[in-house]
Amino acid sequence: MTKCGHVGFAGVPNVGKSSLLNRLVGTHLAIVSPKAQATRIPTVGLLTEGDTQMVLYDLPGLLEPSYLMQERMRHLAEERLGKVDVILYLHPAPEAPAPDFQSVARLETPARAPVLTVYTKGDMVPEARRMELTRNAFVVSSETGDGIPAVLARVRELLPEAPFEFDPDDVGTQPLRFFVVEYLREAAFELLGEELPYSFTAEVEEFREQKRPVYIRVNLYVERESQKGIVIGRDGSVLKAVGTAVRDQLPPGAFIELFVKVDKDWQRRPRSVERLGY
Ligand SMILES: Nc1nc2c(ncn2[C@@H]2O[C@H](COP(=O)(O)OP(=O)(O)O)[C@@H](O)[C@H]2O)c(=O)[nH]1
Ligand SMILES: [Mg+2]
Repeated sequence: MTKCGHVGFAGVPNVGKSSLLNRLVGTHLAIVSPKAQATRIPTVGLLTEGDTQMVLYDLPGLLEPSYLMQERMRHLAEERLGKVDVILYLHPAPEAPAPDFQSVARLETPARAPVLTVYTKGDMVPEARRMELTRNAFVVSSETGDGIPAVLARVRELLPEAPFEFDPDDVGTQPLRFFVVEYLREAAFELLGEELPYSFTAEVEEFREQKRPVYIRVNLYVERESQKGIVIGRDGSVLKAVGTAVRDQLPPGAFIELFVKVDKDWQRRPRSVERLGY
């Protein structure tokens, strides 16, 4: 009998949830940024090894929401944590010990799934400290891969016996158009400074996979008129860089057209947040 189950990655922003997901699936699936709160919608990764399939959820960081968009992100994370079989509670090793999970997560209904504390960024602490932390928790590094087999072995023990839910060769479950938006957002985090990425989102308006080359038309949204010029850049230079960063991650030859629009204060308006898929 095979084992198959769902695993949620929980923790505050920037602890390395998305990096761990990518390391586990062996490809750049979830967007990663040194800036906090890049993840908005959970990215789903699949890890199938031998008789075991893990469905991994990279969740938005748990934090106290201060506006509508953050409320949505928190809701998506909480909802998923209520459904998974195992929760990996991630906390950076340099900031060990981790506070108690419930005091960080403040879930309305405490999770019923077992919670494993996993210290991330293990490469950033000395070997002696790693050994010390390993006595009561797991320590991993998404840079080196250290410590990951031990976590997976424990997760496997906790998963139910069940048939695989997905093709063992797949690494993800979400459609390409989801990743187009994610990679555009990742480029925004890289190219658009400290604040603007949080006001930024993208909406795929047209996606013709049947056509060769694949044609993708995307609207990029910012919250204020003044931000529009920044996204476009002098002579369109910034917009061009954003487009290139994304094209590099799409099937070769994909043709992507970007339009910049203002949707005033979209992160605070229910209709916009919903229309933009959050
Ligand atoms: N040195 C080191 N840096 C890491 C590791 N994992 C993540 N990071 C860095 O920590 C930052 C936040 O990572 P990210 O995965 O986006 O965190 P998330 O917000 O929890 O999803 C990024 O700059 C990563 O490159 C690791 O294992 N070692
Ligand atoms: Mg993330």
